[in-house]
Amino acid sequence: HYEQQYLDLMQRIWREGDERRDRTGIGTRSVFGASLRFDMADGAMPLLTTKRVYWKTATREMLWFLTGDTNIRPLVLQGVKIWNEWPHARYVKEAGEDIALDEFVQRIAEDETFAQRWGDLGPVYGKQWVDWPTYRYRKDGLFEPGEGINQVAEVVESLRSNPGSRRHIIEGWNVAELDRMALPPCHKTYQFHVAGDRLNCLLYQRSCDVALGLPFNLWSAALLARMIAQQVDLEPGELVWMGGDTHLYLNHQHLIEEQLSREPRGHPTLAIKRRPPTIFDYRIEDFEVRDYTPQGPIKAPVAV
Ligand code: UFP
Repeated sequence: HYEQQYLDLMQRIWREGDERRDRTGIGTRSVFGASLRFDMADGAMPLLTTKRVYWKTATREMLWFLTGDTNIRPLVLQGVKIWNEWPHARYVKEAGEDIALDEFVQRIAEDETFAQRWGDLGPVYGKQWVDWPTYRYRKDGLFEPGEGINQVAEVVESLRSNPGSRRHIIEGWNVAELDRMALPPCHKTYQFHVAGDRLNCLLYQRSCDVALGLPFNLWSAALLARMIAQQVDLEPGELVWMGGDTHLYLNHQHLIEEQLSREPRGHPTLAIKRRPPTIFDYRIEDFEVRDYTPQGPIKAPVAV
């Protein structure tokens, strides 16, 4: 079963990983360098079946990246909570108001001005993907802002016009802007590769929370590959995932033990019900997951 690779990685890290102190203070067991491969032929998706993965949430996040937005408000309005902790923590620290997370999120939803001031994550994925900033150097040696680069549109174009290229890359790691981001990109580099009539995708993820992050990151990478494949008239190929610091948090023990006791079952597929005019026109209703009968969700705290 395609999911066995994920479970094996989880087990190997839990048994053999180096125990380390990490930025969050929680502590991890970690291996450096890991890879997984999934075949996406016939609509197959690397969607975990040993616990319920909220693929619609991940899909809404991916569609939000593609709009270029970096404010959490559109996510909040759709009930997507995954980015809320960061702006909340910043608000508590910078505004000095010890407000509960729920209350903060409600203000983001109700008050647009408040959301503009406090809901932004800085120039994270969306901004870098579709509007990577450029600078034009003038004769006097100074520089002025140039037009932003839409990497996603450029990759779609290069896949069409120059499929054999080895330069089909979407990069999130804008070194000059890392210090302004709520979280430097984890799923930082996507590379695409055309093999015959199939589109392969490789994701390089510098840092990976295998229990809570990776199930989402695998789904999202495959989803992006599927949308792009549809736009450039290719069949879905392989998803290759590569992780740098690949870890399990020590406070996820109950999740890990429960999940490793379960057997993968079933082969879910993704149907895209419409072919939108461009990569930027997909809507949540366009996606339908079939044959997904996962085992129950397993809750665990996210390390912020
Ligand atoms: N993380 C993921 N996937 C993501 C994301 C975050 O696994 O898409 F946004 C995890 C990895 C790590 C933490 O545990 O969040 C980021 O911390 P750091 O920046 O210190 O690597």
